[in-house]
Amino acid sequence: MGRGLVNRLLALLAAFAALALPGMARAEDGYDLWLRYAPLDDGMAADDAAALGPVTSASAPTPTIIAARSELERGLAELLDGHEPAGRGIVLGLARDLDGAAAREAATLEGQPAGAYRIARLADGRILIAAQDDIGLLYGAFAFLRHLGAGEPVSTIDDISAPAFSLRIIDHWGNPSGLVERGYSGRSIFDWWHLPDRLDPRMIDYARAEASIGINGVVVNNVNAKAYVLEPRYIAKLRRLADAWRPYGIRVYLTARFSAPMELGATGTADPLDPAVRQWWKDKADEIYAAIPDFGGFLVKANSEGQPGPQDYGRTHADGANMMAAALGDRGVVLWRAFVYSAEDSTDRAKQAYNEFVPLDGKFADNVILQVKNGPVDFQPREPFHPMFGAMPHTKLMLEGQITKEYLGFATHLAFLAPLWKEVITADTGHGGVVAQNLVGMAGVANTGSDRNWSGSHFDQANWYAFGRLAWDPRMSSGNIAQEWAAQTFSRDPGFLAEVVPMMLGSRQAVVDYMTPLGLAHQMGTGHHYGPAPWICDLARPEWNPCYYSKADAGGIGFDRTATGSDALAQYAPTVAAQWRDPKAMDEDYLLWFHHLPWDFKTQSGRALWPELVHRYDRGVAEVDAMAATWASLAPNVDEQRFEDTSEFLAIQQREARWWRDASIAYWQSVNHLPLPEGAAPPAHSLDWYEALSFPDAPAD
Ligand code: BDP
Repeated sequence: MGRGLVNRLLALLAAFAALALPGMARAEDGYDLWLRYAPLDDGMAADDAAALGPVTSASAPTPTIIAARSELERGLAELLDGHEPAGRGIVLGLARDLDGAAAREAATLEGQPAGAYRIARLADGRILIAAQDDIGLLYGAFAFLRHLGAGEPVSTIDDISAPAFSLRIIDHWGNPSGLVERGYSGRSIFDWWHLPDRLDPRMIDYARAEASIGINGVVVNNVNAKAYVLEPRYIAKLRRLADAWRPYGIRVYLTARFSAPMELGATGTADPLDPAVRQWWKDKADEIYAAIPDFGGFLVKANSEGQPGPQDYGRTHADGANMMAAALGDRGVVLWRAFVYSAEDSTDRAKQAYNEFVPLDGKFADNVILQVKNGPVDFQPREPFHPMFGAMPHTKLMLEGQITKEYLGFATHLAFLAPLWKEVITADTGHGGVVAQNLVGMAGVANTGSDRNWSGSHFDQANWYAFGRLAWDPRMSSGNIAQEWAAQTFSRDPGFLAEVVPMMLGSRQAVVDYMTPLGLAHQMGTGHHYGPAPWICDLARPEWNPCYYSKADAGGIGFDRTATGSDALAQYAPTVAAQWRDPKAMDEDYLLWFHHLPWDFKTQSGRALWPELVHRYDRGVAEVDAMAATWASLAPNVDEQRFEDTSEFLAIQQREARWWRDASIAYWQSVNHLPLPEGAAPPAHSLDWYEALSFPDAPAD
């Protein structure tokens, strides 16, 4: 009998057993995400479970309160796995509808922003979930289930929480055709073709998942947008989604193509100062708001990578953004992307966004928010924080992170990204405060798709989860987020968590090490960004080439961004620039980002740069081997399908980490003509072999 058949029979048996014996491990495919509400009997005191009584609401039912209540009932039924809740009960209530001790607890929320909630145990034994608005009750319900799901005893649950940012948004890069740009988990989750007549029930599970981590806005279409999504037939589709998501506190946003009025045949120009163009956008906004009164607004990618924009008419980003902002009025916001670099500009690409936007500080309308990528180039495994953060005190900024792993091994490689985002949001800008203090919101590029497990891999669910949690509370530690997620998603067993959490926390550094150590960047294959291609140097635009970023030659390696080079360093506040100026004293994670150094430059380890580079590649490969070994040891804690899925991906990652290491080393050697450091294994193949690999079928290009 083949292994596949045996596995299938075993899975069937397990499914039957799970039906027969409540509490036994269920067959799982990842669809339920962190909301799987696995039975609590693994360690929950009987008394404690008994405290979980029936859910009542002190406030009149609204769609959001009904959703909160039904989520609690569903969650508790599964957590208690058939045991009757026998406690005094759980009461949901808006502050204004509560009295006595409950009202006093709810009063602690005064002055807190929309969505804040309070969870407390009342003296009479009831559990109170209170808020000042309906959505706060839903967030509170999810928070209560999260505490339980993560294994916290009911008796210690006491929580008051409010979102740090008012805008917590997910950006989808799917096209109406269903293809997702940089999406590695199947096709788009949106069934545009059948909307508005059919609403995929998955849209409700999607909204539950987003609300459970506090996401309150979703941009439904790609930044490289089609003009026709602004046509009435798409507004009808959008309206159906907006109506379905409203109870979950999710506002819909659209990416608007700047040239839309012209492309849709209404005007002869898209000049933002042209009265007919301005009127068209105003009418369009009115039309959208008539259908969707809480429409969030427009996301715009303008004058970037070939997209149209105000500069096509000699106008500034501010002219363009303000024109759209005027059309929306106080009904919504314009999320104007700062990801720009120009075909005509020979300036260091890392400097261009700052150069274009910082002089416009103070010129943007109140409802314009600049959406700035975490780093100055493009979602690399590691970049220093974007110099625009902190440099535009009179402009609202929002951070854009990429949850989908375009440059970090797609969905296949296990890389937990909370440490990447934490590095950025906790970075001191040198202008007063850390990056997070300079933001009004966070937007994450989605990694969800039509795959059964939503994210392409089980561990990529953790990145979706982490992004939402950080957008709610940027002070959370990566470790806490990993722990919460893994306990809810896989197992609350302390032995399991003690292994899996450190594995997750080290995983992103491993990717940095085997792909682009010591501050290298953008060494990926052309277009699809799959695998190593440091040798590419003949593409039309200089900044498309990996060699542009490495500047590797016989004399050394790295991009000189000090005063002797592009001086990108000068875009940072003096205290920040100072910490990166001296290659001998700085944090070496950014070494070759800022400096071009000879191969024999002495690094802090005492090794010369060349052996240090090789050492880091080896460290990355070894870390992935260790991750695979850790995971193998966790088989008893994980259901069969998710265990196997993850094991198979880790095996690919082990192979691809070696490929990255070997191909990179083979190429650097062809440039520096240096022997391998003592003890280092030679690449498995010749450089020619690596260079000849081609992947016209790599996904999502
Ligand atoms: C790059 C992606 C490209 C996006 C672009 C963007 O390769 O697909 O369109 O960013 O953010 O990382 O606009």
